Amino acid sequence: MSEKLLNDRLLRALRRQPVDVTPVWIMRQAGRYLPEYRATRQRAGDFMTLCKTPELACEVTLQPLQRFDLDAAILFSDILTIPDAMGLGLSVVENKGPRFARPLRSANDIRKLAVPDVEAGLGYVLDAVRLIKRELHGKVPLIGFAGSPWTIATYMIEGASSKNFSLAKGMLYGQPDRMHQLLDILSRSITDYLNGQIAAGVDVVMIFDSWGGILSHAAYLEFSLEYMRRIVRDIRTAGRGSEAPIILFTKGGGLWIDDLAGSGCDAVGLDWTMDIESARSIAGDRVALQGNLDTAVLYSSPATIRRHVAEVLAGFGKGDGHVFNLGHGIHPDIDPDKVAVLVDAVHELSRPYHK
Ligand code: 1CP
Repeated sequence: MSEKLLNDRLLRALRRQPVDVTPVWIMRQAGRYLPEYRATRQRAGDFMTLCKTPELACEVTLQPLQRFDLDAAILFSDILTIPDAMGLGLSVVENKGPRFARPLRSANDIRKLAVPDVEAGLGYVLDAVRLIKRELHGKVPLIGFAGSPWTIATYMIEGASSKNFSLAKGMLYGQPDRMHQLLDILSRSITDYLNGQIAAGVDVVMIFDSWGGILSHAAYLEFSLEYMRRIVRDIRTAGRGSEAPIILFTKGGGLWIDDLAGSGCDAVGLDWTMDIESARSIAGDRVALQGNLDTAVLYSSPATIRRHVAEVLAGFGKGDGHVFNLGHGIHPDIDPDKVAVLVDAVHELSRPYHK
């Protein structure tokens, strides 16, 4: 890395190198549970303006670090910026979630898609990365991210969040060639996008496969993991990409730890349903693990939170290669003071697990 980080615990843990205490960050650490986020979002007017204004994206990225002793910042953006740059017209309606004005409805809609030029179509994300890196002054590493091809595809096909994924899974089984065509263009777009983020300064990249877990075993391997594997391979062979650790997170991916650990990534994110001790024994020394406290633990008392943090730390056990996180994103109705309890408990209680 060109710049020296004052706190490089996250990078060390992702590379399975020794650390003094287990690093911790929180999925969705910037967001609606923080009053200062809600204030900035209101000032922005709407979510996409917040994402597309680098000064505001930078402001909300840094907000959780001002409150908590976190070991990483995560870029404030969304996994749906790529389809927006492809022309689908993204809006995020308060309390309703994302919507596309022009979802994919025909073979022709897919044929017309092109890999976006990252500087031209997603330059606002790169500008936010450069600004955040400047404002961080090397305090902690910055995590960049993208959605997995399969997860982004579900939103492009359904047009919004979905319960049964009828249209997306219908295409997967009914027109598998068309689905592969879409996943191919998405994986090339994601590779360019993550390489752009790395070139702009992010230290780590994470791929969120939030909907991989709705697939059958065979469909997961063919339509989700295979495309993430290609992205990992193609980031490795590009410029600075070879240096930035890559985290893959499939929500509901507990059955595929072995496949994920063999994908070439540096770390596998675990959701809260998995037993981290078993995951470690399956993954062996191939990858680091990230996770996996149940977000709902944060509804309980500080003593209960500390007890569950201790259980996750004991589950992973002694040694290197653990990044503490929740098993999925934090909920909007969680009291921020509980996050402070969690972060401090991880640092305090993990010390005996490291030399
Ligand atoms: O601190 C951070 O982590 C903030 C950056 C961030 C990230 C990493 C946001 C901001 N979104 C994401 C990833 C993301 N977006 C995922 C993958 C992670 C996950 O599984 O939770 C997914 C599935 C999305 C899609 C999306 N965008 C949703 C979920 C919809 C669904 O189907 O459940 C929502 C609600 C959005 C909008 C959004 N993105 C981010 C925030 C804070 C919000 C809420 C907008 C608001 O009302 O302020």
